[in-house]
Amino acid sequence: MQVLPEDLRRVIGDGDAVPDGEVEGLGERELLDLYRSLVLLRTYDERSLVYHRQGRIGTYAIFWGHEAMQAGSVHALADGDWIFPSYRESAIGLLRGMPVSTVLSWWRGHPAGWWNPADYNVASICVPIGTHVPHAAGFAWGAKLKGDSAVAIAYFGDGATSEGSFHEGANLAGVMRAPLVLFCNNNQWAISTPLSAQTAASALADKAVGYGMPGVRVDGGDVLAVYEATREAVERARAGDGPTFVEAVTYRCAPHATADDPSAYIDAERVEEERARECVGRYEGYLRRLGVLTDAQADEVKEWALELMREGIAAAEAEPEPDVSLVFEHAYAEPWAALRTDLDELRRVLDA
Ligand SMILES: Cc1ncc(C[n+]2csc(CCOP(=O)(O)OP(=O)(O)O)c2C)c(N)n1
Ligand SMILES: [Mg+2]
Repeated sequence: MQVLPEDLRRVIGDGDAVPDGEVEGLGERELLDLYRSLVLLRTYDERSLVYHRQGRIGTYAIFWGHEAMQAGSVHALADGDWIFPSYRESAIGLLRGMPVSTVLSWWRGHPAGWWNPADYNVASICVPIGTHVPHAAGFAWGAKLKGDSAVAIAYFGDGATSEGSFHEGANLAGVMRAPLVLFCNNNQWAISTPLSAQTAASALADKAVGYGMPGVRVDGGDVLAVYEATREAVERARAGDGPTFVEAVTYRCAPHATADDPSAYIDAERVEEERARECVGRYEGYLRRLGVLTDAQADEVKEWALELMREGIAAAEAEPEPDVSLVFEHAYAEPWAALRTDLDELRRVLDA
């Protein structure tokens, strides 16, 4: 059986030989809040796959198994801190009170899926790999210049660490000692490219050294270890000590997206092993061993999340069809004359 590296930071034990640890400052209420966030993300993801199969949303980037990285890190932020998500964290805004229907609308390609980043301190979902890293670095540097206490966190994958924009953003943040957390979800695949073909570095966290910042490696399936490592990075950033690179190691055990067929390249046995130790179940086990989660509580949280999804898809589907003029509306400061003719032509074709 293949396992994740031994040297990763962990808090949650295995209910057997490896004992459970604990995180200072997390009481029963915080532990259950974290559980609620995990279940919300898991439910969002599982329902989205069904909605995709039913033709109710478009192509969707599955994040099953990534919930601990997302919830653990967001819980370590203050509300005023800014989140820069990639497509893998499309639903992270839910943890900031964004309606489910907004995120579903985004995946439906509907303008109701656009939001004002300042409403939630969540930037737009970034689909180009790594291009939001310099945005987050610039934002964080700007906050520092203005004397704001806000910290920024940018989420990206293992593949993104091969992109120029990752290096440009990391370098800028290092030099300016910007209050930034570079959060790398190392799920060991960039679509069909394995980590071994991505980099010759033995650990992605080693890249931090070249930019003069600390790099930490944590078990990405351990929500408490992710929380603790991110909290330390946020504290450093807020204290003026600059950026940190957090490498959360996991293994992608779902397709890259609904348009992907991983059976063409992935080891099915390894996927099964990873699915057996998925992050929501690991945390549930921890809470039960601690005696803070009952069956009734777990059922209540799951039903709450399912109800939010039912309401969310109904609200997204109730959105009126957008007018086709939106295709051009925000593209040009000064629309030129032919645009009107183009729009008329578009309407004619669509009505035909
Ligand atoms: C600049 C750019 N190049 C290529 C792509 C196509 N693409 C989409 S996802 C992906 C893999 C990214 O892998 P990784 O950074 O590990 O993130 P993960 O999907 O595993 O979370 C690629 C190459 C893209 N979206 N943007
Ligand atoms: Mg990846």
